[in-house]
Amino acid sequence: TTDKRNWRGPVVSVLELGGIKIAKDDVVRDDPTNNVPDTIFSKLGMQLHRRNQHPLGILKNEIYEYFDSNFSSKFDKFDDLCPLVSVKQNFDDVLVPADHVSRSYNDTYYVDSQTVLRCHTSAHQAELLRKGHSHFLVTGDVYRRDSIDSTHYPVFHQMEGFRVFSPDEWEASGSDATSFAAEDLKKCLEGLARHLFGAVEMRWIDTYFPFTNPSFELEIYFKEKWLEVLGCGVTEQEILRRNGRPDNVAWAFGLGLERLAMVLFDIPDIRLFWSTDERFISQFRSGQLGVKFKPFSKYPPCYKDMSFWINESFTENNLCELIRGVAGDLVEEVSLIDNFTNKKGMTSHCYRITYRSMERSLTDEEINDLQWNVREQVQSKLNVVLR
Ligand code: FA5
Ligand code: MG
Repeated sequence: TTDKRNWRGPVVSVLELGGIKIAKDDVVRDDPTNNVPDTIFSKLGMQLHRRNQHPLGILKNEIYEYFDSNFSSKFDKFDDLCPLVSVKQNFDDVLVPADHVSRSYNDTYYVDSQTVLRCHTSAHQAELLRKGHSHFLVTGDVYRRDSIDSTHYPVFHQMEGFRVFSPDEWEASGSDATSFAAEDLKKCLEGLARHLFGAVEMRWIDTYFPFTNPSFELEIYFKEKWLEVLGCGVTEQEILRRNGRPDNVAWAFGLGLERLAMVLFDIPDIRLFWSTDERFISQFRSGQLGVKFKPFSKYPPCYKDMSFWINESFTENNLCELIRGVAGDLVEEVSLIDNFTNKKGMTSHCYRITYRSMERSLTDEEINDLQWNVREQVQSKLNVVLR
């Protein structure tokens, strides 16, 4: 993927689509404030969520169906808003504090110092409110520097839901505005879960988001574990006040489409959503929710351990991105298996890398090559000392 045409093609279509102009791609990419690697650029404009035959498109349409048939007020739907957004849209507009970790170069992809690849669909709340929308759903690709395992991927898809209430709605209920909205929100999302899954074990967890209060996460029991599928809450009044709705109350949610689709279609690994293998793609049909994915074969994993002395600038996200840069989707998991500090104060980490293809058996030679490359780049780019 070092071939520039690979990323330039899709990027150009996204730029046209979103109407944001970045005139000189090369200049932007040489910008030291740009931390977007080719592996990520090549994903821009893929729009998996707009393909009606793809599990993410099937799921999106089914959620639309739920909102269309259960609410008297129509939800306005957006699924092609540009993923390049300003720092203001992604963070300031949703009250993310100036020192919040999510703003760091370690967590977010910056195209330049003022522009990011959105890390959540919440980046569009404020502008849509200002445009007068009061019930809306926003679906799109979102981007995060993150760890590597079967449920995390640096590009994934979210659907944002937002609903504004007017005073007469909660006044009639007899409860206060916030409890009214919180209750309505939970009812709505539990209804959605039942619509999608029928009976499923779920639980609510109290949490924190800068843009909602109270805030909750919904978890679903999947493959012997609780899987977090969405975050939500009652919108901070400040967001409504700033965007022309001072007298209203609202709820919002952001759900992870891959997480829900994994449970629905029994898809064991998040990398599969990007597969172009016919044996994957041909299993899904527009409008069919009940299909369970049949793995074509389970290819054997291969484990490689690597130990090194870290330095102050070392982060796990940097390591994961480097490994993905070398191995692409052949890396299934990166996990810290040992961690100690010696008497001189030096800290050693041992990571286990799991290599596995979803589509074929890997040869020893191929894996050794990948691992050799990873080791070399870890030393030269992360400046750590291999042990
Ligand atoms: C958010 O992104 C909030 N914007 C959600 C929200 C919206 C809260 C509106 C309140 C109001 P969070 O970072 O938890 O929250 O991500 C939301 C969901 O995205 C998660 O529950 C999970 O399902 C999914 N998700 C997060 N990281 C990844 C990843 N690396 N790969 C796949 N899915 C992910
Ligand atoms: Mg979360």
